[in-house]
Amino acid sequence: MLSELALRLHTARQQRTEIARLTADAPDLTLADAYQIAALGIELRQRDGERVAALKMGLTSEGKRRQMNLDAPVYGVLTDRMAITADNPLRLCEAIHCKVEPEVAFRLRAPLRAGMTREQALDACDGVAAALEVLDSRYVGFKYFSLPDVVADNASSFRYAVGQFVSPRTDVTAAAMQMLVDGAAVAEGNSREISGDPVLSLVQLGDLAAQYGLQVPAGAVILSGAATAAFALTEPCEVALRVAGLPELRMMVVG
Ligand code: OOG
Ligand code: MG
Repeated sequence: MLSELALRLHTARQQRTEIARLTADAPDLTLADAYQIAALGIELRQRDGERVAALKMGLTSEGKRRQMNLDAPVYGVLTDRMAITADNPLRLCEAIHCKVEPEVAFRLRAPLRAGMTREQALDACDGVAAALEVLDSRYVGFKYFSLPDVVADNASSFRYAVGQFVSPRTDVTAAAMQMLVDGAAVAEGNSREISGDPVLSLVQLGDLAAQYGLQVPAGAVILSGAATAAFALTEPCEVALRVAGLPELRMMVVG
């Protein structure tokens, strides 16, 4: 049953076809079921040769929760195949209806666990960087889904880009953030919108991971969640992200 739902989402992604929300015919789907569906989806991707490269927190800001009409933070798993780099641009032809959002990423030198303090979570990091996440829901119209729907769909994960890492002691508790498309600002915010402090997204991930049986190992890159609502990408362009105190990140978008 859960594996059938995981396969439905996996196929929708591969064929770039929108599907109805899972809770339309599985109304009793719990959050625990949904995390299991997402994990089964990652297993399907691993069978296709992908490997887990990063983790993300989502819905950690009020702006995002309002945009998606959902009320609690969630996590998702990112694979090497999702990584955007200088020689691997974002390809719109691979997406259904993608959107980009401004984030801050951390790299871990030690695993995350449940019940960490802010200082312990920061201590587990060996770098911080600007990050862009590109979402692409597999659901019709990318809207009005429930928490189990979005979790089962791996929190709408599609692609991500991470800038140059600098010392994790670089203060990003309240850094101005600006996302630009072809040089024009499309979103402005502050990193304090992310869980009140992006480091607190790591604390939340440690707790959620323990609850749902996810490993958050040393070496993992963690996206802490978007500071603002996401911006729809429909044309080739260049996206840039400026986070005060961090090196600027640029991402090419091609057809
Ligand atoms: C869910 C994923 C949210 C974030 O950074 O808040 C997310 C969605 O908006 O579809 O990645
Ligand atoms: Mg995100």
